[in-house]
Amino acid sequence: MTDQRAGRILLSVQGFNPKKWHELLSAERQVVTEPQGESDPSIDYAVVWKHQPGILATLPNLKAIFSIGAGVDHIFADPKLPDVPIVRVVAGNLTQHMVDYVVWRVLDHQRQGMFYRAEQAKKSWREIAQPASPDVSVGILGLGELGLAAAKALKAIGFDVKGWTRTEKSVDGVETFSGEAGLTPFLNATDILVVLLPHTPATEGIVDYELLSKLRRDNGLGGACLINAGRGKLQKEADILRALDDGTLKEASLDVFETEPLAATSPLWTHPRVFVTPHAAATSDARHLVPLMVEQMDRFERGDPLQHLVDRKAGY
Ligand code: NDP
Ligand code: OXD
Repeated sequence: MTDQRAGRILLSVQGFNPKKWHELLSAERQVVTEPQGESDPSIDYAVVWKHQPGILATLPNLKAIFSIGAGVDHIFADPKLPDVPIVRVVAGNLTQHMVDYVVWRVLDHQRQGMFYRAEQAKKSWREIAQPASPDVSVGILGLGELGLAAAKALKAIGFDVKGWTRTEKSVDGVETFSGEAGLTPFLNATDILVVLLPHTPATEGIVDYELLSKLRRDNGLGGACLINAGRGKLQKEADILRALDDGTLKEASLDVFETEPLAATSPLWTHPRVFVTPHAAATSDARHLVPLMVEQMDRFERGDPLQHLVDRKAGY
């Protein structure tokens, strides 16, 4: 039985079937998927993923927007966004999934997984260098909730971990760099680059040929590797292909793409040194995230501050 006095939710989702979200939110609150009329006063909260632009600005009593993901670029894509707090996902389950993905891809590049899979297909018994983790430096662009957790897990395995952030950060056992001035020295010391930045005006297209050419190629792995699980709009795919083809980049693991789904015509699908996953590094799971959202709504209604708020000026 839903509490009729508690705030009502607009669930506005595009790009996936929100059935589970609807079912679990409805068990706690009243939920609608469309506002009623041009200016629906009954809606208190919006739970969104790529919502219909302009729709939130029509809700006169909207109190907060809840992102279904950790990233909020899909919310800022709305030019008519109302000035209410935006809450993003910070959840142990999502973080663990991302850590698993990053560790999986880093280990695969370190242990020459792409090379050995190709050799197995040829029944070829040939060994190449697989440097031990302390001899491989992993540089993480973005040491936020996800990047920091990945950094700690990689450090625990033994990797030489570095991180780059917008504001200065100090992390035990991780060499940190920040701002524009810190980017080149960070890249020059990185063998495997992990991208876990948000997509903002400041980060769009940051992973281009120039950036890739600054990575350390003269290393025990036989070249530099790229892992992007942040956002596709951070990368320039033509530059990644050029870098792979001229040896600037050895291998890439890409979970996100400039346009999703990745077009069937993209050469990334069949490139022998590219590993593609369909934006699946850390999928938001309603079973884990709905209770956290509802708890936040309950807290807010008791007069407590919302947590995990987005900084509108920074854009993440
Ligand atoms: P956070 O907001 O916690 O962290 C973002 C990090 O990026 C911070 O360290 C921040 O620096 C840094 N950063 C932001 N802008 C800049 C900049 N201009 N220059 C340098 N550093 C910058 O985000 P999360 O860790 O929770 O998530 C990161 C991203 O991962 C999300 O925005 C989303 O796009 C993506 N994601 C992808 C998923 C997938 O399945 N592929 C799943 C979940 C998230 P500072 O510390 O100084 O603030
Ligand atoms: C997210 C995502 O931002 O799944 O959480 O991409």
